[in-house]
Amino acid sequence: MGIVSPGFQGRRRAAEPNLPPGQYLTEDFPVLSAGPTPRVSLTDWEFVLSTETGAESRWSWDEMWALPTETPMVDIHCVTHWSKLGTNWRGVSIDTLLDGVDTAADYALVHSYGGYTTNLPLDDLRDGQAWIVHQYDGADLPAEHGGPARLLVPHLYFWKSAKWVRGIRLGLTDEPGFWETAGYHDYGDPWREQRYQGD
Ligand SMILES: Nc1nc2c(c(=O)[nH]1)N[C@H]1C(S)=C(S)[C@@H](COP(=O)(O)O)O[C@H]1N2
Ligand SMILES: [Mo]
Repeated sequence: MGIVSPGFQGRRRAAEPNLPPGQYLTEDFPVLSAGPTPRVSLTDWEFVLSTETGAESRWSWDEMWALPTETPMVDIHCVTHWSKLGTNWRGVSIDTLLDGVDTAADYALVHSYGGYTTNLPLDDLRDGQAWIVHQYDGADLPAEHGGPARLLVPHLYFWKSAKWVRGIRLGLTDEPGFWETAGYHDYGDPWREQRYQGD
C-alpha cells in the first residue's frame, strides 16, 4: 500500500534543482546501446576530425592521450528519463582538438565504431562543453559505456554523447544522426525537454 508510485521506487526527489523536467535520479549507471558493443584494439584505434574542405586531423590512441586532459564532473540526462548527477570523467577537451583547425562549419556529425552517428551544432562542442573521455570514476571507461573512448557532451541529452567515438565530421549543413533520423529532437536540450521532433 504505497503512496509512492512503484515505478519510481523512492528515487524521485522533488526539490532537486539540478534535475531537468521529467527526469528522475538514479545512482546506478544504466547501459543504453542500440546494437552490439564494438571492440576496437588500441593499436587500431584512431580519431579523425574532418572539415567541410575535406581536411583531416588524425590522432592515434597514444597521440590522443599525450594531449592535456581535464577531469569534468558533470550531470548526465538520458531521454529515457534517468539522470545521474556528479559523474566523474577524464578526457581531452574538444577545444584542444579544434585548436588550429580552420573551419567555417556550423555543424558536427559524430561517428562511432559500430556505425552510430549523432549530430549537433559545432558551437555545442566548443568552450569547455564537450570532451573525448577514456576514463570514468578513475578507471578505464568500460566497453559497455563506450570504451575505449566516447564523446561527453553533458548539456544535451545523453544520446548525443556517442560511445566508441571514432571521429567528427564538420559541415556547412545539418545532417541528422541515428536517433535524430528516428524522430528524436535535432538538438536535445534536457532543460527545454526537447525529446522528440516538434518538442
Ligand atoms: N555508439 C553509440 N553511442 C551511444 C548510444 C549507442 O547506442 N551507440 N546510445 C546513446 C544513448 S541513447 C545514451 S542514453 C547513452 C548511454 O550511455 P551509457 O550506456 O554509458 O549509459 O549513450 C549514447 N551513445
Ligand atoms: Mo538515451
